[in-house]
Amino acid sequence: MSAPTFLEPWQLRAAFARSLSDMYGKEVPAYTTLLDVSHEVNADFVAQHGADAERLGSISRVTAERHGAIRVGTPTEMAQVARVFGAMGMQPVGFYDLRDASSSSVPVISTAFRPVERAELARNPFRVFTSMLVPADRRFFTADLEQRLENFLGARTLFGPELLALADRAEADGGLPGDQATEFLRLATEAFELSREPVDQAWYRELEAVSAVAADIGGIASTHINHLTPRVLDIDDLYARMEARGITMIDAIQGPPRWEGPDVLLRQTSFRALAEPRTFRTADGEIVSDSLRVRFGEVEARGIALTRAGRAAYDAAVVEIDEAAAAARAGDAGFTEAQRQQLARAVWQKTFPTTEAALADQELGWFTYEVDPSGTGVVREPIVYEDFLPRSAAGIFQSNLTSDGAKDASQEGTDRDADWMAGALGRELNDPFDLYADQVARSLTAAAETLGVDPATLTTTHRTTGAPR
Ligand code: OOG
Ligand code: NI
Repeated sequence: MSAPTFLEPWQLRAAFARSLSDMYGKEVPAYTTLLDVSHEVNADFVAQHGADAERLGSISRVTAERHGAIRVGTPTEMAQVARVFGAMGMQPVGFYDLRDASSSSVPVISTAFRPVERAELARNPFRVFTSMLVPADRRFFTADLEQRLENFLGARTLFGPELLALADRAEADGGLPGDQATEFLRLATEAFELSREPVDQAWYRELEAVSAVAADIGGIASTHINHLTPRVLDIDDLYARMEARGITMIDAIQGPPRWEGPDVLLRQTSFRALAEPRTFRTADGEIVSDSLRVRFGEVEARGIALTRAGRAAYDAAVVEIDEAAAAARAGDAGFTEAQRQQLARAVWQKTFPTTEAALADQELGWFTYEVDPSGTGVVREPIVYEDFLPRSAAGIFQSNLTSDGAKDASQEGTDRDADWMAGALGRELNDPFDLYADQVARSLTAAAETLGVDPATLTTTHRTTGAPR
């Protein structure tokens, strides 16, 4: 097959996701094992569950689906990342503040770049969780360290002018001609490759004492993909199979517990960060080899997106589980992760209904309405959660850090919010809830038009949902 002569944003996005995946597989061989096991889990799940397995995305979407995680240092770098992803039809969605979400020292704020239109998500949902350092936050950095960090970050170039020019062209023209697309993809992939340049040892260690994440971002002159996460249809099965292969996983699956009702939001786990060889330049200019443990292999299962009310219920449930687990641990030092899961299930059972129908009727989850095959009514379809969870993100960061670093809680934190992030990006920052609500509204309008009825009556009068789920 000859290469297409013009690549649209979604084709650039899909090609970039593949290209990063190939590169990361070479850099981190355990990732390839994770992909193999993910494919096995998904194939078995589809074989067992038939069409139901594809309720939250076709198997072809799920097989290709990845999210990446990257970390940058400055608003300038953040705005450049936005241009590179903008070329691929990926927009910034959501604001995450991880500085308070973790007991360890994680001095970053984040957003996620992803497609926002339903058709684009169906073509390829590639998303990248993107974090930036907050050197001005005194809980982590002194004024002196902030200044030296700013100097270091200000002097480096993560994304070259050629890459950015191609990105801008792609965004303006709605894609790139074949040869330019090839060059764009090569440069974009290379920008996230692990550098072999020696790392300034004293500088890296100084930052590491504050936060391993700060050292990973501000201790080296380039950036790299931190992890690339495949999606599985049964994450408990995946976890067990990875352990059976002798790969050490972190202790827990983050997010909602396994239970008998519908899966909501996001469940994630990872294999532990592996020691990767790196070279360092010592204070006397000697080049020594050592290793760093910062990159790991994450995997996730996605569920139904929750409305604001559903999300509030989720957040309250998480607090309740934490408090109950802390109390149980205080009374019994041998309290296990399995017991915590049991406790979480009990909280879930009183928080969430066990059917999709009830989740929709109580307006806890988002659903679209599609004209049914008979053409006389509508069926309800769940919307898959396309975003991230700050709590799980912090948990993943934390579980893979070799030390907690240092955080001075007596200092005032620096204010950072969604508006600040939008300013840094130089673009509109999408609110995830608005995007889901918009998907629902559009589905209602389209279905009402097809049926020739008033959209307001659709969800009640014309529903032909079969057996309740
Ligand atoms: C990002 C951690 C967050 C997720 O899936 O929640 C994340 C990072 O490690 O840079 O990727
Ligand atoms: Ni991740």
